[in-house]
Amino acid sequence: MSDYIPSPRQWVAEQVELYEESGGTAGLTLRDTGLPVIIVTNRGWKTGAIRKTPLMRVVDGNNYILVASQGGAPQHPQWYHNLKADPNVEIRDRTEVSVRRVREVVDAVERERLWSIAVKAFPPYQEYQAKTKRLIPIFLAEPVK
Ligand code: F42
Repeated sequence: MSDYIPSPRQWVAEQVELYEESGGTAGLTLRDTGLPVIIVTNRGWKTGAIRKTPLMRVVDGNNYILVASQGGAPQHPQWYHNLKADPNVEIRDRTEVSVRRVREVVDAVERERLWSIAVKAFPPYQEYQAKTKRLIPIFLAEPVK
């Protein structure tokens, strides 16, 4: 099995460490916003290494909505490309871990519905979209049956 490579961003790597080492009982929110975060575990498409990415917790029924906003940066985050190459992920939501498969939501009507849910859960997504020319990608992470 390939090794885990932590994010080069220290605050991100630290959140992952705290969240995972506490078994999902600490490090659960984005900084001091009080808004909940999940941890997505997947493989790097080039390295094959295990990657762990904290994202805002946005839910639609039994599914998670993953928003590749990266603060409105001009480029998609690396994890976007990783998930396109290998859609099999594990999601930790507090103490619960589930195996999931993701798909990018490309249908305009479906995307609009999920985007509204995402913005309601985390309003800055709207500012991030206004900051960048790219259309911020959305994935739906569905349970593997
Ligand atoms: N980012 C979001 O996009 N959306 C969110 O809702 C979000 C919430 C959030 C909450 C808490 C928190 O701590 C962070 C949060 N972030 C959110 C930031 C998120 O966790 C990521 O840090 C951010 O989206 C950037 O993702 P990234 O995958 O681009 O990460 C960079 C910094 C990174 O780790 N890069 C690696 C590196 O070494 O530079 C590359 C990792 C990688 O995937 N490599 C590939 C591989 O094969 O292993 C190859 C990549 C290639 O093409 O070369």
